[in-house]
Amino acid sequence: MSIEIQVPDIGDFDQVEVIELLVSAGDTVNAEDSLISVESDKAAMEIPAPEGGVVKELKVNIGDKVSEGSLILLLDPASGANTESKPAEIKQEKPAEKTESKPVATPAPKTSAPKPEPKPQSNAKQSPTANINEASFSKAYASPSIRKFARELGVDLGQVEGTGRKKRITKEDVQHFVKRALSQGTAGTGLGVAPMPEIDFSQWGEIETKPLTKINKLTGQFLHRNWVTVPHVTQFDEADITDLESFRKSMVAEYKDKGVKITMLVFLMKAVVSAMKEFPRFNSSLDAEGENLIFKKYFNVGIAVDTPDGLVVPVVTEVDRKSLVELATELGEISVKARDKKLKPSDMQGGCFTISSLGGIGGTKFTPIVNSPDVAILGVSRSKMQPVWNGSEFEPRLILPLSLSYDHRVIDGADGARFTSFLSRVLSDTRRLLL
Ligand code: CAO
Repeated sequence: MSIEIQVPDIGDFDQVEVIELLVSAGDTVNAEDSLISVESDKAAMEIPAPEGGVVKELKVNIGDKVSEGSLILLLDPASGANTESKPAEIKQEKPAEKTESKPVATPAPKTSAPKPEPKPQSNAKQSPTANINEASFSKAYASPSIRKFARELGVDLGQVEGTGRKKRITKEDVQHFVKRALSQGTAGTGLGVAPMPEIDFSQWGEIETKPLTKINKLTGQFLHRNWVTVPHVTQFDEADITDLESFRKSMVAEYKDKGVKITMLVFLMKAVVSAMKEFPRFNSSLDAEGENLIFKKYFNVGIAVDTPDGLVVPVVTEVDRKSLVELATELGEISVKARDKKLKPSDMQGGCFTISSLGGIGGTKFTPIVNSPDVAILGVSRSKMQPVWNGSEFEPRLILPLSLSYDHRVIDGADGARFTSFLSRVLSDTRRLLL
């Protein structure tokens, strides 16, 4: 015969709201298993089964208000169940900001769930993982079943943002937290930093969510890895490109009809290769163990290309062996290919050094991220006419800002400065490219 399970004496609380149904009709429960969660303005608590059996029918819904004596459910007791079973403990959880509620002393009616015995948070079990900060875990606002769930997964509830009522932490919040932590783990940070909290930006105004493109995600992973694993230094410098620019313009006019655009970038590629020849460490890579430097005898340069779907870095091979016109033609082709999403993986492999030119857009300097396994990357910003002292007067000169980021494990600061000084000299007097 079914027995009625009622809300036991829950102390000072009256008309508390049912916020969670923890069982359904047909479920088998053991004595002390939680049946429902209720919440007052002071605390959330779970009402446990006074004995084991099968839930026949639930008599409450989420949102119902219940008090002592309210019918929760009908239970078919397990055969041979001891109806005099020891009262289970009502598991109570307070919102972090609330103060302790008074313990209840009156005995519960026999067929009701057992009387509440507020459980001091300081009694929380020792964490099974080193990641749990017991102090913040105990302050987190979550029901006992969620606490148990979090402990099983080794999640520190103190770091989980609650999305339930009054910021109560739900099971989904814990699951989200784990998913985020795992995805950050696969990105390979290994830094043990706290994960970013999930923020509901719509609370401050209208928002729109758009997925990242495949390129965004891939580039993001590489950049993140390189940013955290490569000790970066950025060396800034300038090159006087007044003469180079007038030469370039003459070439532009000459090759316009042939459909080739001679841009500053091709000169930069040539200048970079000549600097790599002068400073071979700039054309090296660390081996996977970080024990050896691999010096390359070929000169392939990656060019960062901005596309509507994100950043890609196609590689121009054998830059040392190609003429300016050949390089300009190839650069035009790979830019179009990149923007038309026609680049093959092999078009983006084998680079030795990368150039990222934002000169066509603007800016005075920036700190590019090394494109590992390269050990250096040259950032180029917009050139500007500036007054330069020639020893007797100021002369208007076209100045190109250079930003060289390098892997400090491979390149010393002095070499970084030597490299940009060399580049600057070559770009100021391109006859040096012939040397
Ligand atoms: N200073 C002043 N003007 C410059 C310049 C510079 N440093 N570099 C280019 N320009 C001018 C060009 O002369 C051209 O002018 P005209 O149209 O009058 O001839 C204009 O800017 C546009 O140049 P461009 O960008 O089309 O050509 P480019 O060869 O300089 O660059 C490419 C090609 C593919 C590198 C470029 O289009 C691009 O995608 N840049 C963005 C790269 C990027 O996103 N980097 C960031 C990566 S994060 O590290």
